[in-house]
Amino acid sequence: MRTEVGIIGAGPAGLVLGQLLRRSGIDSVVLESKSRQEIETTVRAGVLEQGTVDLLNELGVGERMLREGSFHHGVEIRFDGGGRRVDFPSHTDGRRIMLYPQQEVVKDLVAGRLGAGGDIFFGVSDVEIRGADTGSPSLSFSHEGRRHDIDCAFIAGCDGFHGPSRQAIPARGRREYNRTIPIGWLGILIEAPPSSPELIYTNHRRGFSLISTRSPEVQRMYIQVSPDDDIAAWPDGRIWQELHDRTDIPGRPELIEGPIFQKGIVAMRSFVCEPMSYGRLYLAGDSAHIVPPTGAKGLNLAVTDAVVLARAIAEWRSGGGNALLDAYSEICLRRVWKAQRFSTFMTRSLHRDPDGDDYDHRIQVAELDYLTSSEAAMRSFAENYTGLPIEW
Ligand code: FAS
Ligand code: PHB
Repeated sequence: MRTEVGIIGAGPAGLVLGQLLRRSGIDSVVLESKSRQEIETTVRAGVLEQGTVDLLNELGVGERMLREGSFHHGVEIRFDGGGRRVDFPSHTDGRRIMLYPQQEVVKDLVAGRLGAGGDIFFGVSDVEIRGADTGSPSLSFSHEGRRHDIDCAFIAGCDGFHGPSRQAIPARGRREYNRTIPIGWLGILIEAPPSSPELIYTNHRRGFSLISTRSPEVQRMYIQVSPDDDIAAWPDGRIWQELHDRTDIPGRPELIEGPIFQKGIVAMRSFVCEPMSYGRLYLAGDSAHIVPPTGAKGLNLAVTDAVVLARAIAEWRSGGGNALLDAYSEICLRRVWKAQRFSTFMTRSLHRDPDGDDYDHRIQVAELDYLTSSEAAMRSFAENYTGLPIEW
């Protein structure tokens, strides 16, 4: 088999890349280790930046998102017993965010690729990357009991944090920045109407909480717990008590409860691999970086990496040379580190520091007081939250 771009991974990075390449008339093959059903039902992110929304529409896969998703024009930040709103459009050039579940984005992208005659090999195993540092790399993999080889011009490592592509960069050739954060998020999905028209981030002495949404009927909520906490120690009643204790404030409606049909604890980390390329292998998305989920950046960074890589490959293919391919890593990493900065800022100012004291809490309150009362601070927050532009 031969293709121009061998894409490992059918997550947001790999699927958006495949759609962008197809739009430029560039052939690709997508290899995915899970089943279609699995990737289309895995609960992950929820917030789409304005640029991601615009791109999905451009790619012709945004119709259901616009129908079933909900645009949000701001968020509420609660602290010190009160709550203040930060408006997005008035603090940016009219930008908003979209709440639409990641698994629905994946579903729309898969349908878009298959509907246009593209292919995705689901359920592959033992993917091997060969000759990444040569001009003729290749992939080999097992699928339905047979071994396959694909000759490629490029390989895109869109296989997430635990995939094989990052390891294909020799250890001596890559530098990894790793920060384990002593915070866990206990997330629940509930059958209930929204408790508020917009997301609520709360800094409370007992810990952080986040009230988000997935649809008019399904809500997504999180509380800060210890990363090694056991979900078995969190019966529904205890979760609701903590959510109310942390989030409810005088003068605002109480949280609306409902049956919890999914709950789990995720640990938090920051990670960046530099560079994001090696010969004809290019990493995109979680294979190269992980950001704390507080800033809702993970999915959106994966999408913008794909935008840069697709343009670079298209420029090379049209005879425009290697300049953008050579600059790929630097262009993506500038945005990745700014997303790390913003997500770290949000994580530090909103979560209870397990090793902190009252002084630390007062500094957080002052930070959030400034953030929600200064036009300059709200502009900075809004432009980061709705998505910084790619700096080519
Ligand atoms: P993905 O991990 O989405 O996709 C990689 C794909 O590669 C997967 O489908 C995987 O099966 C496949 N793969 C792996 N190894 C392979 C192999 N050897 N061969 C073939 N295929 C292989 N981000 C937010 O912005 N907000 C959130 O609230 C949020 N919550 C999250 C909750 C959880 C539990 C997790 C794990 C992540 C969360 N994220 C969140 C981050 C998440 O949304 C990622 O940033 C996003 O999925 C990144 O997309 P990709 O880079 O495409 O990687
Ligand atoms: C989510 O809905 O999963 C979500 C929303 C906002 C965040 C993080 C996660 O900052």
